[in-house]
Amino acid sequence: MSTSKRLLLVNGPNLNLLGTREPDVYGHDTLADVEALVASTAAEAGLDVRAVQSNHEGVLIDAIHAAREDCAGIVINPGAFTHTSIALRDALLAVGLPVAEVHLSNVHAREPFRHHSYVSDIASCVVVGAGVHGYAFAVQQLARQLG
Ligand code: DHK
Repeated sequence: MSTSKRLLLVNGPNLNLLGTREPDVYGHDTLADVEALVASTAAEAGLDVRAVQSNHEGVLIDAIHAAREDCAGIVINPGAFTHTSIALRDALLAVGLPVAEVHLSNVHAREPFRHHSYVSDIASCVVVGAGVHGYAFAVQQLARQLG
């Protein structure tokens, strides 16, 4: 039985299309590339990863609830739910695990409706505009926080 701590990696709507979706904004890396980067960065810190991506809010909420059982922290790019979902925020609060929020693009340099996040004020770290590397930073920060 493994005794390593586990992170939950959550990617929200439309992130399944990474690599082909608006590459000038979101880059050329795919979701598989992101998940591999997170897994390898976490492994360097002695952490396991469970990854979920869904276009459905309830599926993401269920995955966050399940993290209570066996995860020590959550790395999340909620996609557009960042700007709309009180339910996702409440799920993160209910679980009470440390959260690192990631956005590939610099949301603050984009449309005003992307400037507000329902997650940022409950996250221990927020990384925007660093592309896929932002996920690695988030993992490293959570690993430091978890000791
Ligand atoms: C991803 C999305 O899908 C958008 O809805 C957000 C975020 C930004 C990102 O930059 O990763 O507004």
